[in-house]
Amino acid sequence: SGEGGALAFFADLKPSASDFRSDVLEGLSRPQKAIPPKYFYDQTGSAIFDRITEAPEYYVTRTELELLDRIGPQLSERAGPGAVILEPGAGSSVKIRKLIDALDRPAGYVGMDISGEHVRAACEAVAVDHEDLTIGAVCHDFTRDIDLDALPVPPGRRLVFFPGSTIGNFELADALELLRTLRSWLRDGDILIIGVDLRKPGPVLEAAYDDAGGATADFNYNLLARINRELEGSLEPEGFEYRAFWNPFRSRVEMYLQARRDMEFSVSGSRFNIRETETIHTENSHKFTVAGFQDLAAKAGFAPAKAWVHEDMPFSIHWLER
Ligand code: AVJ
Repeated sequence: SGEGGALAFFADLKPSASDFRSDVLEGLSRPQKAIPPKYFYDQTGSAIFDRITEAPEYYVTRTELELLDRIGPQLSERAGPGAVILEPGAGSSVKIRKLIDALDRPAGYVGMDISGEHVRAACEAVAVDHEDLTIGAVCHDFTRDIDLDALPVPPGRRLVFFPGSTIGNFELADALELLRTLRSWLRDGDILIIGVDLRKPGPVLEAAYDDAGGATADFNYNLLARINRELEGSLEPEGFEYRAFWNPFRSRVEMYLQARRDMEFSVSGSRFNIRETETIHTENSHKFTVAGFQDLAAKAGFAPAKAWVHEDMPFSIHWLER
């Protein structure tokens, strides 16, 4: 449109409120109560997540940004000019700005996120600074099918950018399925650039996922508050303690809300009980080895062409080709 900062398109494929309701009711009915972590990211939760990324103990974002800075020239050389970047789980726009600045005259950017307002604002802000790019925003749950042919994705070599080690949130079978989904967005010769956090000592991980400033705990309490707000819930956040454990056998940090006392609550008209010390499992964050992740990517049909590692707080960025 030529208007500075205007998005080429905004597509609202809004995940329905009934997904949230049925996933929460189903999760709270299990022997091990659980809530899928994608529901952390309402507008408040997305803002709290940005606070987590600034916590001194949470090395993930800082380390990945440094690594991105370092390998920018190599990414640019490999990608060539005219790339069209697709970013599932776009969140705030710090990383994509680095990638756009690093690449050789990219042609377009499509940010997708489950939080519609968040992604729209973030993509609009990127558009203000990059009038030469065709930029779109999509409100979408990337674990769901999407028909990219139905969206005005600009033509060009596609580069899916999936930073942050978001892949670590998924059970291995689901991670494999998600990698296959991302591969289906690509044509032969297109690429996936993915950030993958690596194994490190348990105490470092437990501090990263339970920061002293309490941002990660607030992130979890907001999930209860969101259920109360949107699903007529009666959960008492003060009745729960936030806990994070490194599980070396499954190579993941496991996050829970643990009941401080016996409680009864309702969600959307359904009654639930929770006993003192019983937990609601809110999230896993899997930690990989470079070789282990490359095996998974190969199983999904990618050629793992290159991996870069930040050695301080081990973190990897992978270049995978379809
Ligand atoms: C956004 C899934 C990558 O696992 O490190 C951070 C989420 N949860 N602290 C992660 C998270 C608590 C984060 N990911």
